[in-house]
Amino acid sequence: MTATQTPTLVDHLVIGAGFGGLATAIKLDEAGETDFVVIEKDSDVGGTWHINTYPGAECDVPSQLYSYSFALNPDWTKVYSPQQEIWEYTRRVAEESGTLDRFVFDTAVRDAVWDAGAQRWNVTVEGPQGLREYAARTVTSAAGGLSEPKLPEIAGIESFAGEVFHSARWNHDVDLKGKRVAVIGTGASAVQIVPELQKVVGHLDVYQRTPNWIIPRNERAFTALEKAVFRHVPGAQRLVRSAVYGTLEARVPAFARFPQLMRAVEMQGKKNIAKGIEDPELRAKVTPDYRAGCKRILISNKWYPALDADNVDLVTDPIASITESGIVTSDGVERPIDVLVIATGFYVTDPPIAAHVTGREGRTLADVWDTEGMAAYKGTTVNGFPNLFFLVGPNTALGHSSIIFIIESQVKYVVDAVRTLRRRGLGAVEPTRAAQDDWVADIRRKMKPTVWQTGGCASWYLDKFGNNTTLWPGQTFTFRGHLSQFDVEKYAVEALRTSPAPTKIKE
Ligand code: N01
Repeated sequence: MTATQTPTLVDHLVIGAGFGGLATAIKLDEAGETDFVVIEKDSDVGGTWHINTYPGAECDVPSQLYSYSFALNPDWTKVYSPQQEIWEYTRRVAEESGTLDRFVFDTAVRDAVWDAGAQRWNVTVEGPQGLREYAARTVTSAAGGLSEPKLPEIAGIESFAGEVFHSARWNHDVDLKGKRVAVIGTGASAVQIVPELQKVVGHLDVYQRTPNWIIPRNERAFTALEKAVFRHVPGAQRLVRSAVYGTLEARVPAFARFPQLMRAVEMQGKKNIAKGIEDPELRAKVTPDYRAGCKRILISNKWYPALDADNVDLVTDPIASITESGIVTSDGVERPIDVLVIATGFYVTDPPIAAHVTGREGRTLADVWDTEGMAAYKGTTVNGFPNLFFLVGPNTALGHSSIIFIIESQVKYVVDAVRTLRRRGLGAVEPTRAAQDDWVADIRRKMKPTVWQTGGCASWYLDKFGNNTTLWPGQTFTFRGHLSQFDVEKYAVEALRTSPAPTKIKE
């Protein structure tokens, strides 16, 4: 796909305006790398926190860790923040950063192709004005690890005549009051949605394939005093943030080295079940048979009581098909519904953006990853794809702490790489195959004893080869240590053949 106009030259093109893309823009700007453009398919900043507006959407990472280190937020209202508050925070940070003039909204990246001669990425984007082309020295993909909804492949799903939508694309025009509703999936999204739906719908069927370990959510509002302290006492909020960070990191050995310690979490989960559900049969249905932590541990005080409510049925028979008017399970029973909510998660180990990126040898990143499994050097750069940086790339997601810590570590590395390119007069850098292979082998070795790899469940952490290519298998500060400096000696480099474009983009 190509546009007809002359490409706009930019130094840097960033894909996505969520936490990752926004941080990249801010840090490039601070480094004097002001010639960049951020392409966002949504209509505003915020990424997942702008798009996910389902009822009950809240973060399950403590608020104190859910802000940039360079823009703490003393105004969080609760220990765990609601979606709207997080989105408003990103919007405020974006406005205050003075970078919004270089963000292009409602525009999707269609193709990014490496032009070895020009040492640039030719990027075709599509927005309200049609196709447009950029030629960028570097591309940073901050498209998000959990952004592209994955729909289940269920026979007949297209024949359903009622309203149907994915949890991440909530249709607020549909009035659910008194309706017969089904939710397919019981992951982090469903666990928040179901208790809200239970209050308004006539009847709710929740289709569970695998139960999750769910522990209590220690939720509360911050007091006026706490908020005043965060705002006015120098260093106080940073201190609290460090304490929360330390508490979460202290749990890593149980996930990574001694999964038998996760029994303590299972005890908490079982108590949560006993507290929320009266019916012994229902209790048995929601009790997982694998090690806690194998799938993301969920937190909720409302999920079990909602399942136990009179207007809710938990259906554990496998779904056989979907008809015009309902869902049929393997026992032949059809349950009629008016609205179908699909909470079946996202493309994670096969990120759709990879299909749009073509590297040095003319192969797409999707093709490479489909053959070899998702892999990147330091979770950020990929052999065969010069000057491409991936935020929240392979083995960078977390099962225990805040992804923003990882994002900031990666952004620092990207900015350092950009500075290295400029300082040394380089036109292209890409990690050597050996560097990438060694990195991936080390991850695999560290991943082996973890509950995330061997906890006895199927999860979105694992790819089609059974490898955990999504999570970082250790403490986040070790990741940050690895990325503290751009290690150019691990890269194949090319001198710059053309002078950098001086164009200033003002969209
Ligand atoms: O998606 P999921 P999610 N037929 O993939 C089931 C983050 N997040 O959107 O377990 C029937 O976890 C599937 O069953 P199974 C967080 O990192 C954070 O809920 O595969 N069922 C599972 O129950 C989270 O982990 C927050 O057997 C099918 C569910 O659908 C991640 O996003 C909030 C099926 C999918 O669960 C994803 O969460 C929300 C099929 N064909 C999300 N296919 C917070 O911070 C799948 N399922 C609070």
